[in-house]
Order: sequence, then structure tokens, then C-alpha cells
Amino acid sequence: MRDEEILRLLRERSSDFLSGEEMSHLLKVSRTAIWKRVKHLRTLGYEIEASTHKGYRLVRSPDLLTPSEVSPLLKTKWIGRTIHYFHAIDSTNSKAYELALAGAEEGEVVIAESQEKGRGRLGRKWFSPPFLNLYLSVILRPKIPPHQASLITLMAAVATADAVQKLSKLSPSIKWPNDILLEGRKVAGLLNEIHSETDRIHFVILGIGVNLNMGARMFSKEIREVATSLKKEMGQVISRKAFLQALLLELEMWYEIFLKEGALPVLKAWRDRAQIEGRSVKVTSLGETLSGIAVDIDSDGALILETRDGEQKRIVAGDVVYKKK
Ligand code: BTX
Repeated sequence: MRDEEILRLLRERSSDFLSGEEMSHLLKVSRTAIWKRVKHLRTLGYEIEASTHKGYRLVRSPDLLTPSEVSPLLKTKWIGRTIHYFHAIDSTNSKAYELALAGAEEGEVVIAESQEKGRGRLGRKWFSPPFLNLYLSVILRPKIPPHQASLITLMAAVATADAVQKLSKLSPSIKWPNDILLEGRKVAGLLNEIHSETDRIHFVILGIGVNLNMGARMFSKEIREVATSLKKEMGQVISRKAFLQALLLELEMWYEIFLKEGALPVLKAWRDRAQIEGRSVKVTSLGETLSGIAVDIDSDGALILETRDGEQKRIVAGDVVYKKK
């Protein structure tokens, strides 16, 4: 008997008690076994009322990202219809990569409550404390050439920024290529990893980390100055389930727009959020640091930089620092 089965029965009878006897009959297990599971669910944060005569009643569910909590809320058609859930994991991207290699379908999602080796780009770390934020990876199998893979990152950045805005009413900006910022600090980051051959992508792992309920004092020393969370900016706790629901819906919508209409609408939405044109920037790419004026991004999502001597450089990967205007 799984927790999910008990929760399903309790939810179906949410306004009323369900007797231990009826549950044991429906699930074909003893009443003692049910009581043990109920005690276990309470340790996970489920508030379950128990009465000797009436049975059990689900009073409140915790803000967990288990499939049984999340699936009934989803409004997507295909993203997140299969969720692989973990309390703790090394990295959701690594797990999703492994699943995709083994044949997992487009739209399958890996979610973890915490990551022991959460990864950023270029071997950097992503701080991933338990039960506060969102760490997820989506498996996509777009039929596009590998040189367009960066567009998936831009698409996901737009979708993540839109989800942040919908739930917070704040207006996040995007910093090339993949940072979502509130008040100039990173609230979310994206790590896309592709598996491809010369002219064909096998799959893309879209890894997204969003700082939701991390309080000001919880940020590690290394990121205190550069990071923020929705809770910090809004001054209130945000429902992680509601955020996940909004994010998966935005992702599905933007990915379908990208597949049907091509890069243009994605690039437009990205430019609106990034406002990068004409900004004075310092870019570090492949160990080289360049300063100049950001001209735009091109149709593959690469950054076009005009250096001091008037030369235009095309930068495919790197980090951007804005200089004072
Ligand atoms: P990035 O390389 O652009 O950013 C990493 C840098 O961001 C770090 O060096 C640090 O300065 C800062 N940082 C670390 N943790 C946080 C945090 N929680 N909030 C804000 N800033 C932070 C960004 O890489 C890509 C991050 C993707 C994370 C997701 S989580 C789910 C998936 N699984 C996985 O292992 N990674 C992705």
C-alpha cells in the first residue's frame, strides 16, 4: 500500500471522515497497517484527524511536490504528466539525462525537494536546500538542428520569467543567457544540457531552479549578494505547488509556440524582458573577457557584442556583467 492510495481515498472523502474499516476493506490491508501509514503521513506534514468512532479525515496537505499533490493541479496537456519525484537527489538534470538515455518520453519531469550536487553552468554549484525552492528538469525532444539548442534556453527563460510574474505580480528581467533577475538579483537559473549528433538533437534536458521560499538568512555566504527569492521580494510565503503548476503551463505554451511559429515570438518576448540593446557589458567567454556594447541577440540566441574598436563579436556561451550606465 502506498501513501498515494491512502491520500486518494481521503481526498475523495475530504469533507467527511472515512472509517478505518472501510479503508482497510478498499485497500485490502489491516486497520493497523492503515494507522501506521497515517502516522507516517503525519510526519510528512499531512494533518489527518483521527477519531476512534468515525475514522480519518484529511484536514490539510503540506506544500510538497509529490505527484499526488501536484498532478491534480496541472493544467498542461503533456508536460509533467509523468513526474519522477525524489526527496533528495544529486541533481535532477543528471537523473533526467539518465532517464532520457533509457528512452523516457518528451514531457517527463524530474522534481526533487533538495539536491546534493545541484549544478550550474561551467561546473558551478546551485545551492539547493530542502523543501523551500523548486528544482526540476524537463525532458524535451525537439526536432531542431543542434545550433538552435540555445533557443530552447531563451524559450525556457521567457516561460520562467512569465511564471514568476504571474505568481508574484513583480516584473522579472532576463540576463543573457539564462538568469532570471528580480531587483538585479538572481531568483532563478537555467541549465540546459543536450544530447545530439552532428545534425540531430536526441534530447534536451531543461533544468530550472527557482528560489521560492528561501528566507534572507538562509542564503549561503557565497550567494548572499547576488541571489534573491520570491519570498524575500514579496515578503510572503509562496505556494510551491501553485508555482510549479504555473511554470509547467508556461513552458508547454512557449515550447509549442516555438515549435509552431519558430524563434521570432520567443526572441521578441526575450528582448522585451532583457532590454539588453545598447547596454555597456563585460562578457567572459571561454576564458576571455571582452568589454563593449551589447547590440542584440541573433536568430540563434547568440549575443552580439560591439567591442571598443568597433568590431562585432558573436558570443555563443558566457557570462555577462552589466556595467554602470
Ligand atoms: P549559473 O552557472 O549561471 O549560476 C551559478 C552561480 O549562481 C553560482 O556560481 C552562484 O554564484 C550562484 N548561485 C548558486 N546557487 C544559487 C541559487 N540558489 N540562487 C541564486 N544564485 C545561485 C545557473 O547556473 C543554472 C542553475 C540551474 C539549476 C537547476 S536546479 C534543477 C536542475 N538540476 C541541476 O543540477 N541544475 C538545474
